[in-house]
Amino acid sequence: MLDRSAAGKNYHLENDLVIATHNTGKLREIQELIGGRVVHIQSAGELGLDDPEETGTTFHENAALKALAAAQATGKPALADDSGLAVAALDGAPGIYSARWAEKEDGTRDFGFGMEKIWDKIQNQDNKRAQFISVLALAFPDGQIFYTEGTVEGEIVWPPRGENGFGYDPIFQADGQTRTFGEMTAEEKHALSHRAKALRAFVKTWCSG
Ligand code: ITT
Repeated sequence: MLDRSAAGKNYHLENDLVIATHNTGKLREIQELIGGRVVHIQSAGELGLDDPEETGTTFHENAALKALAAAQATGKPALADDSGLAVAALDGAPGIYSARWAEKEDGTRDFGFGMEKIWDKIQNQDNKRAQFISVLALAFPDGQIFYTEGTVEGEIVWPPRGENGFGYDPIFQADGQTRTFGEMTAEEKHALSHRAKALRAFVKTWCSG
């Protein structure tokens, strides 16, 4: 358990937190999982903050750079999520490049295209194992950064199933489940997901007591 007394003492996360994301699917999940524990949540999108270039080589580095950019731009604590789908038969790809794998030539994201790209590369392989990973970084304007993380194990299925969730949810089936994340309600996904695990650890440390 980290000691939040030093970093957090001048800030009250219960009152104010910037969610450093431009991804509306992530934002919705983060808001649902934090619930009423933080009174005033604003997203980087709402605040018109820049979407920093993700130049890191790890989930931790990219989460940190997004959180720090938002904390320094606003003077408030900021929480960022860097996440992705790691496919075993692809040596962990797309991993930190999960969003970029879905980019078309004109720069727009199309996850139908991204999902097909994954399936094309693994359809003839026996190993369909995959995991979703989420690393959350909480940054303070003075530069301090704290992390939590979560993973969920499962496999890639084809064809994509379900209209719920976002991103690669329609091709990810968590272990022990018969439905993809795309076929689950938000509550069902939260009971299993990488982001929910990381957020529960965040809430326990920063939003209670
Ligand atoms: P921000 O950086 O603004 O937060 P982003 O979409 O660029 O948004 P990432 O760089 O972390 O975020 O990319 C992660 C990608 O991985 C994301 O766009 C999804 O396609 C995918 N992903 C992450 N979590 C997912 C989930 O719970 N369900 C489906 N796909 C997910």
